[in-house]
Amino acid sequence: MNLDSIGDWTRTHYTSQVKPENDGQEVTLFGWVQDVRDLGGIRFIILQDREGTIQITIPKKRVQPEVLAKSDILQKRFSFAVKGNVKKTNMTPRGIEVIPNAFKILNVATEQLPIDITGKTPALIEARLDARPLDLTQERNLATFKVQHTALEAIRSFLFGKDFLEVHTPRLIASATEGGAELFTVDYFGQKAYLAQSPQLYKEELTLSFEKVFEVGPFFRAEESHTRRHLSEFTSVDIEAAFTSATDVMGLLEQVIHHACTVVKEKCASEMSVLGYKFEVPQIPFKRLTYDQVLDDLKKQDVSIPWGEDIPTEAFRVLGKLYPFFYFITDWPTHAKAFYIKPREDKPELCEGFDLMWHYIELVSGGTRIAQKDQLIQRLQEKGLNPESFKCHLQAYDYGMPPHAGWGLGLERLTMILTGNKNIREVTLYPRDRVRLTP
Ligand code: AMO
Repeated sequence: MNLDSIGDWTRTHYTSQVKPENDGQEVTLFGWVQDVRDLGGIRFIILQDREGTIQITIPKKRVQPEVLAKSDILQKRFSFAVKGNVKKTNMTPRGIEVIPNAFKILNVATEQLPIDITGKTPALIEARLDARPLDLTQERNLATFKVQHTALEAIRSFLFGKDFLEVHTPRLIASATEGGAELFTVDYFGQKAYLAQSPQLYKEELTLSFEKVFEVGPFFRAEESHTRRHLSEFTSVDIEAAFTSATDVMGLLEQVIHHACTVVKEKCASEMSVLGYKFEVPQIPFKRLTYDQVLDDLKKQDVSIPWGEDIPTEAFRVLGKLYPFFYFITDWPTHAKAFYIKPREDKPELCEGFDLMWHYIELVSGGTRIAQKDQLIQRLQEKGLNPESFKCHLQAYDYGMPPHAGWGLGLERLTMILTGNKNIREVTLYPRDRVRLTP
């Protein structure tokens, strides 16, 4: 089986694989027209595939008439195949061009492209998102999602190496896990159901059987606020492990981030150059600040937050200036965190929950979980939730729930950090937010 063949034409190279060493060799390339430039006696067609671009040079008097005739037809975004000879040249940035021997035109495109795909005239993000299938062909976008792919591959392989099992929990659920306000409702055969906000309760239950699990998948939050870091559908990388606590899963998290950054740095040099972005692999261990320290630091910057309250975005922006890298915030007030986070045994007003921040962005939340049923019921009640709605989940606590801990990381936010994109929509193939449900 050959995936890259059309009739009797088989792709020999991606654009990036064609090098000056191939001088004189015939190659077969598949892709799309990114740009056409006609200079009278010579025509340049920029062929783009997922790996990059290459210049097809057509000296009009020296190519076969039918090659010239086909090249006359080619316009931006036509898909086509070309057979041609590689030629070394000092006229192109990559030091090569291809002189065509034959073209196969595969499909046409509209003349009126809604955005400029060469990136020379950048369009506004909303216009680009409206034309997302086309927008995703831009080199910046290809680079962004390759970085995301590479980071996720690194995270997965790291977790496999630590004996985690990849699992898939339901998206259609009967009760909230992360608070009721951000729930999407679904009509489930006449019964009210919800779209899962996180795999939280399932991943905890799975520590009872599989001990160490992780999941990568979409979750849903009916976020009313329209910000540059919130989506209504985002991808979460969640882990949960039995017989462990927050301190250990924080250590694991640091290693995961360090590994993902190292692999991206190693494998994505060309993507980083397309993005014009440089990042340093962070040193571990990351700084650990307690909630109280954060309040003190903020006070020194004239930002007062009453003890026990959540930290608002404006305050995080101030904090992010003081700590412009990765840092943990630990020892949160118990009531500021979700019901499943374990209160500290020595000081129950504080809990074993943590956040991992990057500048002012929260990238990860996690913690040690409550493993005792009566304590969990008490916390549900304190949060104004009805334990009866959690009956199915609570049964797990009758079967020897182990001490356990875990975290959830937002993949899009990690991608923002790795690519330097400031808007989460840029790092989401088809973003969903308060105002966008298409394309
Ligand atoms: P939390 O609600 O903090 O914790 O979410 C975990 C991480 O998921 C990402 N995230 C989002 N990304 C984009 N748009 C959103 N609307 C959005 N909401 C969350 C963030 C955030 O840090 N169950 C816990 C995790 C755990 O304790 O294991 C949870 O969901 O990067």
